[in-house]
Amino acid sequence: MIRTKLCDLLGIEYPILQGGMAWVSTAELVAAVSEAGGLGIIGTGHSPPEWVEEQIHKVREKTVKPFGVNVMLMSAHAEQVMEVVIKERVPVVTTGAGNPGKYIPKLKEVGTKVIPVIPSVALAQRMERSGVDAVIAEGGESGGHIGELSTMPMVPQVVDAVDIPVIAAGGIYDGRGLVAALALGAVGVQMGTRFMCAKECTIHDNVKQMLIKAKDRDAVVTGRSTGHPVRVLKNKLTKRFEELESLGTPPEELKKLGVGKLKAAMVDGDIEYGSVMAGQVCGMVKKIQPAKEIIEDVVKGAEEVIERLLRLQG
Ligand code: TUI
Repeated sequence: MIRTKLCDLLGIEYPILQGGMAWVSTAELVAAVSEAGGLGIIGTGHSPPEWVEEQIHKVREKTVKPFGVNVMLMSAHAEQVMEVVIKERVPVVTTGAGNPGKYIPKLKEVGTKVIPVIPSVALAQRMERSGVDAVIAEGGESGGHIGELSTMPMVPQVVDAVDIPVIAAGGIYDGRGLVAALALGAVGVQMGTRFMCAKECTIHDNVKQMLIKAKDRDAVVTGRSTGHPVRVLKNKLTKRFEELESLGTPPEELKKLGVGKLKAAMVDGDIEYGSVMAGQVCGMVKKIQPAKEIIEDVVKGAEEVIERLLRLQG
């Protein structure tokens, strides 16, 4: 049994969070992960508050266990989405792409745990000073919008720099990844890519099949020249992006190329010209399986790794 203080903080059985991915982490997946003892997290991206409210209600119809909502702070709807989260007294809020500082007093008032995703030590320290409950240190192995650092060097540096619990994200797929994260000082992990191939995940089957076929080097980074790098599976869109980048196309033009492309991939199944955001663990995804089986595999795998490591002591 793998239990850490994250389990007590959030009221969950296993220290495994499912990343709140826009257009991917909807109520069905979230409820399945939470029912299985992890923490399911609704991904809100640029969605309007009405959609978020509906998703929260759907999760509550399916499970009484704790769950979370990820608020993408760059969204034009972030403020209203936070109002919904507060009104609904959602147990956990994770945030991306910004500082949730101004929302913290109201979230705390209703008992919501606040856990921002951060890409660096300095941001972790700033969030700690704002009063957050924990941070998710997300390395550039992750899918979607990423920072500069990788998980392996970032997690121990964040752990050393703050007194709040640290959750590791980016490049984690199975029990080996969970134990590695714990070895670095994290109290748990957040996984995104593997949950995209959960049976309950409602993304288009084209994306699931593309992930299953993907090899280790297929998740590439585009948009470094725009200052907003994004990790996605290689396809015709990434080729076009690279061509335009090499021609010195201005960042504003390049950004236009990405608009609406995440939905095109995840919902409509356009895996050629859509933005198939996924992390570097894509090469390990081999099948579609229920969320419960994914969590059981991670936990069982971690227990086996720990036993193997203990035998090294002789
Ligand atoms: O948020 C992410 N990754 C994402 S969000 C996303 S949503 C989307 N994208 C395109 C089209 C439609 C929807 C896809 N991928 N990761 C979390 C993350 N947060 N990574 C880095 C940060 C971050 C960056 C700056 C956190 C805080 C921060 O603070 C800046 C400041 O100055 O406060």
